[in-house]
Amino acid sequence: MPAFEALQTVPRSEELVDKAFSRAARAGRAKSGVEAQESMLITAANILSDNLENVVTGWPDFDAVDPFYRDLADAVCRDTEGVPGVDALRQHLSEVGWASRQVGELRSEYQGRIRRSDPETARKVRKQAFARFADILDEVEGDLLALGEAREALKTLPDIRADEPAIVVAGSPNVGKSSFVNAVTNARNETASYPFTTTQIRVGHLERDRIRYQLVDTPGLLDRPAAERNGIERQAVSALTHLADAVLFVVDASGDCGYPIEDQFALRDELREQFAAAEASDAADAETGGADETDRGVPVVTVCNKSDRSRDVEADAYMSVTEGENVDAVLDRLVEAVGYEPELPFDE
Ligand SMILES: Nc1nc2c(ncn2[C@@H]2O[C@H](COP(=O)(O)OP(=O)(O)O)[C@@H](O)[C@H]2O)c(=O)[nH]1
Ligand SMILES: [Mg+2]
Repeated sequence: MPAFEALQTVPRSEELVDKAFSRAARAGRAKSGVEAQESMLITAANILSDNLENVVTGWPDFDAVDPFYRDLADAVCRDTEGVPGVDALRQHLSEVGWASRQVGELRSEYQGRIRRSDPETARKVRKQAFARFADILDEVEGDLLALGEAREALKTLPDIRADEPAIVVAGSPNVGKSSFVNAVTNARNETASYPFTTTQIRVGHLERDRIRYQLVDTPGLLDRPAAERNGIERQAVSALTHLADAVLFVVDASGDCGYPIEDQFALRDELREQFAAAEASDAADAETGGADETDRGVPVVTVCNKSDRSRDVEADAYMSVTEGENVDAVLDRLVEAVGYEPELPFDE
C-alpha cells in the first residue's frame, strides 16, 4: 500500500510515559543536585516530543495522496461518531502534533525554573513538570489509540497502485468474474483481500507489452445495486471509481447466474454513471496534465461470458472462460480501452 507503507507502529500513551520517565531516571542517576533534575527533565521531554512528532510525520498528507487512497482510508478507518475516516485521522494527528509542541514548550519553561532553584526545589519543580507531561499524554491517549488502529487497518490493505493501470471487474453474481480474473492472472498467488466487513477487493496482475495491469475483482461490491450498499461499501466504490482506467462488465445471457438480463444491464448503467461522474471530478481536480482524458469517462466494456451456453444479448465481445474461448481477445480489448501510454522521457 504505497501511500501508507511508511507508517510505523503507533505507541500508546502509557508506553511513552513509562519509557520517558525510566530513561529520565537513568539520566538523573548519572548526575547530582540541580543538574540531575535538569537532565531528567530534558531526557523525558525529548523522548516524549520526538516520539509524538514521529507519529505525525509518518502519515502522508491527505490532500496530496491520490483520491483512491483517501477514499480507501475513509472506508477503512471509520469513526464511531460517523466522522469520515480521513477527517478523523487529521484531527487525531493535529492533537498529537499539539501534544509534541506542548511538551517542548514546557521543557523550556521548566528548564529555566530548575536552573534558578536550589537542589531541593529543583526536584519539586521537575516533578511538577513530569505531572504535566503525564497529563498531556493522557489527553492524547484516545488519539494515539485511534491512529494505531487506523495504521493496523491500512497496513493490511493489499498492494493496489493508483499510478498503475487498473481494470475493475463488475457484473452480477455468478456471471464468471472471478473465473475470468483467475484465468488471466496468477490470481491465486497475487490476490489479497481488503478487510471490509461484508465485501472484499481482490487484485491480480497481468502483463502486456511490458506494462503491468491490475485486475480488480470485487465480490459483494460491484455486483449489486447502489441502493444495497452501506456507507463503507459506498466509500469503497468511490475509491474504485478513482482507481479504474476501464471497467469490464460481465453479463451472463444463459440465465445460469440467476439474474435476469434486464437487472444485469440496469446494474451496468448505474455503474457507468458512477464511474463517469468520478472521472469528471478527477479531471476537474487535476490542474495540469491528463488533458486528453477530461472528456472521456471510464470506458465500460460489456462482455457476454458463458458464450458456450448463450450469446443472446448485445455486447462488445463474447467469451467463454471455462472453454477458453475468445478470452485473449477480450483482454486485448480491455488493454485498448485503458489506452495506457507510459510516460516516455523525451515526450513533449
Ligand atoms: N458454462 C460456463 N460456465 C462458466 C463460465 N465462466 C464461469 N462459469 C461458471 O459460472 C459460475 C460462477 O463463476 P464465478 O467466476 O464464481 O462468478 P462471479 O460470481 O461472477 O465471480 C462457476 O460455476 C463457473 O464455473 C463459462 O464461460 N461458461
Ligand atoms: Mg466472484
